[in-house]
Amino acid sequence: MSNYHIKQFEEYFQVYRKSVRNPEQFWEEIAEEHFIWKKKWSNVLSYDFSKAEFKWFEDAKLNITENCLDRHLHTKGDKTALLFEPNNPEEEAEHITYRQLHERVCKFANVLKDKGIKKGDVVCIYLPMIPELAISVLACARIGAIHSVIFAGFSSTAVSSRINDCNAKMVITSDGSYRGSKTIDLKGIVDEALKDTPGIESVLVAKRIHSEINMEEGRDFWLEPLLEEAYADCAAEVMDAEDPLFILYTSGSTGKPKGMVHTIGGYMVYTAYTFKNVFQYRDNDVYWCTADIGWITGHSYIVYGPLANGATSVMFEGVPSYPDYGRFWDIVEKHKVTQFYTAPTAIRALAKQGAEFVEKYDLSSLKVLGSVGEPINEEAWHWYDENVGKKKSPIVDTWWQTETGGIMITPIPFSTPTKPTYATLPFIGIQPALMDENGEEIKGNQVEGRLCIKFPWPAMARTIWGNHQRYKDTYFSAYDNKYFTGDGALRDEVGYYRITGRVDDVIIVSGHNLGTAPIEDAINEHPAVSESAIVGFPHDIKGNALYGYVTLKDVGESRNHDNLRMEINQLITDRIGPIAKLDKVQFTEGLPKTRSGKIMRRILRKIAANEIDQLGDTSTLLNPEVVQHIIDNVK
Ligand code: 6R9
Repeated sequence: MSNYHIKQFEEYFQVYRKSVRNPEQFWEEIAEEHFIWKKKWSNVLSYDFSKAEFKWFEDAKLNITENCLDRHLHTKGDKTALLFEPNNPEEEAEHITYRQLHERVCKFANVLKDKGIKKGDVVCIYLPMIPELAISVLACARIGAIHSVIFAGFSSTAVSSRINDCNAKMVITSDGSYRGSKTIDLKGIVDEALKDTPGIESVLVAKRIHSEINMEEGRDFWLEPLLEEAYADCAAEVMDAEDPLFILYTSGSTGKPKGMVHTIGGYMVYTAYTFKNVFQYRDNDVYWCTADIGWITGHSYIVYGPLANGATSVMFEGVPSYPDYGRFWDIVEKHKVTQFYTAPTAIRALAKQGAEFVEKYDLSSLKVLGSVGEPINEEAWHWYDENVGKKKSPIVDTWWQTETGGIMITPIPFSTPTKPTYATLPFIGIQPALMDENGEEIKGNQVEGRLCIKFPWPAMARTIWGNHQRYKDTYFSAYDNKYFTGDGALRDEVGYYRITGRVDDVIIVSGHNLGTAPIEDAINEHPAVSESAIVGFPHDIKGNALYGYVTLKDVGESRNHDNLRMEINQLITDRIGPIAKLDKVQFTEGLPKTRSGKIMRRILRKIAANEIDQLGDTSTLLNPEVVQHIIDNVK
C-alpha cells in the first residue's frame, strides 16, 4: 500500500524516511496506485546532475487529462470541478461539473485540431481568469500540444518575446478582461505583440467584455461559434511521460525570458500528491487558490493538482479590493471555502484595511490556510492566523518555485506544528541542503546558508526551452550534484527551515518575481540614460518595491527629472508590464563598482533600505567617492 494520504506527524516521519531511503520504490508505488497509465514505465528514475538530465517514469504512456477528467466521470461526473467566481459579485458564479468540464475541454481540443494544432506544437494562452483559461490549458494537454500561458498583466513586448522564444503557432486570448472596476484591452495588446511574431498562424478570441475589437480576417477567430460546432468527444493523445506538458516563463539574470519546461508524468504525480497532503483535501471540500493561472501556483494548484484529485477548485476573476476589501471573505462565506491559499502581499494589503472587512463574514468553513510566493512576515502571519483562521486553521507556509513544479518545504496541516515565518519541513521525497560560500554542505541545526536540493524529485523542470546549457548553468553549476534554488535559508534548532529570500538578481514584488536585468535593459533604452541599477527595498504591502539608480548621459542632465522618471516608468510598462514599475528613481553621477566593473548592488540595497550605517567596507571599490554622493542625494 502506498502512503497517498498522510494524517499524522509520526506518519510524516515514517513516510519521509521511506521516501529518501528508496525514492524509486516510493514514487513507483504512488504512481502505480493513484494514476491511470496507458503503459507502465521501464525505469522510475534516471538522472545525471553533471548533464542536468532527469527522467521520471521513462517510457510510460499516459494523458494527464484522463487523470484529471475522464477517470472522475463515473464517480464524480456531477461534482463541481471548477467553481468560477466572476469579477462582478452581481454576476452569478458558474459551477462546472467534471462531466461539463470534460465536454468543454474535448470541444476546445477539437477546435485546436481544426485550426491545425498538433502534438508538440506550442500554443500561447493570454487570458484573464475565466473558465476558458483552465479549459484551453487542458485542451492543449488533451491533444499533446504544449501550452505556454502568459500572465495577462504582461505588456505586448513581453508577449511577443515569449511567443518568439517558444515558436508558438497560436495565441488564445479574449476581447478584454475585467479587473475590479477597470477593463483591459487584451486583444489590443495581442495585436500589438503580433506585429513582431512571424510564427503565429491563428488567434482564438473568447468573448468576455463584449468590446469592439479589431479582428484580422483569416488570422483571428471568435471562439464561441467554433466551440458550438465542435464535436464533444476527443480521444486523448497518447503521450510519453517525459513529453513536455508546458512552458512557463520566469525571471532570470539576463533580459531573455527563461522558459521552464515541465514534462507530464512526474509533474502530474507530484502536484497531485502534494495537493492532497498539503491541503488535506477531502471529498466535499471547496478549495480556493487565489493565484492567477498565469503563474506556476495556478498551473499546479488551481488546475492540475486539484483536478487530478477530483477536487472542487475555485477560480476567481477579480481582485481582493473590489467592490471592497471584504471580497475574499465574501467568497469564502458564499462558497463555504474549506482551504484558502493566497500570497503574503494580499494578506498584508487586507490586514491594512482593518478587521471590520473580515468580521462581517462567516469564515467557519475554513480548515486550512496557505501562503506562497515570498517570505511571510511575522505580523502578516499572526493577522492571518487570528483574523482569518480564528487560531483554529493551521497555516501552511509553502516554499517552492516555478522550477520545482510543486510544493517543496511545507507543514502538513494537523500534523506538523507550525511556527510563524517558517516553511518548516521538507515535503516527502525532498532532500534540502544548506551550502556555504565554499561549496560545502553545512550540516547540523541552527545554521544558515544557500538552499539546494540534493536529490531529484518528480516535478522538477527538465530544461529551459531551447537552451539546455542555460538550465545547467543556472541551476546545476553552483554546486556539484545539487539543484541550486537561488534562495537563502536558515535551519533552526529542530530542523525547521525559514526562507530568508533571494540571493541572486531576482526581486520579489507583490509576489511577482522580477529579474533586475530585464528592467535595467528597459531603462537603458531611454536615450538620456547611460546606466542603471535596480534593487529592492522593504515595502509595507508589496514586501519589496523597486528602487532604481540611474546615471544620465550629458544630454539628459538638463532634462526635467520628474518627466524623465515618468518616461522611464512608461518604458518599463511597455517592455515588461506595470508590475515592474519603479517606486523610486534616483539620478546619480555614477554607480559603485568593483574593480572588475561589476555594480555593487549590496551597497545600493543598503542605501535604498536606509541602512547607511551598515554599508560595510567600501574601500575596495573602484569609485568609493560615488557612495557618499549617492547618500547625499537620496531620493
Ligand atoms: C511558487 C512560486 C519562487 C520564489 C522562491 C522564493 C519565493 C515562494 C515562498 C517563497 C519564502 C515561501 N517564495 N514561496 N519565499 N517563503 N513560502 O512562488 O514560484 O513565482 O517561481 O517564485 O518565490 O524566493 O525562489 P515563483
